Amino acid sequence: MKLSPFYLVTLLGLATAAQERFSYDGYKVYSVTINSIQEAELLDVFSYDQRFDFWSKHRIVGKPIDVMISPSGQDEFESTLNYHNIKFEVMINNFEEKVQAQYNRLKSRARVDSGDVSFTEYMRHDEINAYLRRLEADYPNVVTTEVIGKSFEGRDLLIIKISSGGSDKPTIFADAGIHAREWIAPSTALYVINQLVEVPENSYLYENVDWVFIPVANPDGYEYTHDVERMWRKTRSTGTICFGADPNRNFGYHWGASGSSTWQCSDIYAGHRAFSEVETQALRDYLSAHSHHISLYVAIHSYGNWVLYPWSYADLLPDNADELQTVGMLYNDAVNEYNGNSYIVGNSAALLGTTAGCSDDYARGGLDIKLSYTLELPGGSTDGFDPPESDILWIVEEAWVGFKAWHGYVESSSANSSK
Ligand code: 0X9
Ligand code: ZN
Repeated sequence: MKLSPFYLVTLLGLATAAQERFSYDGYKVYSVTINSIQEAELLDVFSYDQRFDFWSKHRIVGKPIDVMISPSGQDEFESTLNYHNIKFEVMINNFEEKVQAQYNRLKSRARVDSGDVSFTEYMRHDEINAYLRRLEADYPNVVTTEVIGKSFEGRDLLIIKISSGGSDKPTIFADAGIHAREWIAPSTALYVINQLVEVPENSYLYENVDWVFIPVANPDGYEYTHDVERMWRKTRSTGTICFGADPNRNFGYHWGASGSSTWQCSDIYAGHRAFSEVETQALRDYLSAHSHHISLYVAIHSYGNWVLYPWSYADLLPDNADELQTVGMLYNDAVNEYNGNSYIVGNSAALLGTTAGCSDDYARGGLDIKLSYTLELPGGSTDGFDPPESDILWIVEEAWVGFKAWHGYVESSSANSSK
């Protein structure tokens, strides 16, 4: 079909309008050091207001809390903190400059060759799925992929299983990319997959243990952060006023309890009911069919160097909290020995405050998976939420060390039990 110049111009106009990027001009990122729990609670008050985007939120005295604030909220924030004598510094003066620089790098990068993987770039969703499918084609005895559903906008929710065969073996399951903007999480899942499948010496790691990953659990959001709004976090389902729900507040175990929002436009909107999002539904359905042999569940997020375990819906501990703490420490100890970095390991609600509706709570409480964690990877420091592309490799290599430590535990503890 031949289109008239008029139509071409109109179509081009529409395409550009749809792609117009959200501007963070004048947005500042503050780093606040709290001296008491009361100070952390005082900051919490701001988190119900859309102008304040908490990049990190916790209860640890002396550890910085980072918050991005739109121009209209900055005076109020600064004067409140000054009034209460809370120390802060401006970590990023104009976030738009960081975003611009990253988008320029993204625009000028070559596409990853179909079926390849990169740890010097953040890959697009189609590049990631092409890699997973190429692995399946090249390693048919080890790798299987499965579309477990479609995202709201129709993208494939692709999982990959790595197994030496047999059924119902103890399994390590990881979700990544539930939060759209946490680009380092899919990269981490991809690196663990890459090392397991493509490095022959690592084949012992899937001899007695299966591995299953969903590297991009929220692909609509992930793509949207590449094209339009860098700091988007939620899904992209249509609401009556705002788009999306926070998939990590949408899981059906004590859904809607403390630490999630009923306000559609909030970044921690729980959705209009548990599992309202097709992305969490697909995960629920896959997990409930396989939970009886999942030994360890990990939700990969960024940032802050945390290894967190349930509960997060309330300040309570599961009955195997001691084991969760010990196994969580294995991750930290392995990384610490490898490169000196450390993680804070502990109960999620105690360390971060409550956050009901997360996938790790659902895995532990809804599915009775005994070992269930949220891993918060290192962040980008003064570069913003996500590390620059040049930092991907050391972060994913670090995570690989931690994952191997977890594998060791799962393998040895499953030797005398079915789970
Ligand atoms: O708020 C969240 O969902 C997580 N932080 S993030 O910056 N990645 O968004 C924290 C989740 C803590 N809750 C559980 N461990 N369940
Ligand atoms: Zn997250």
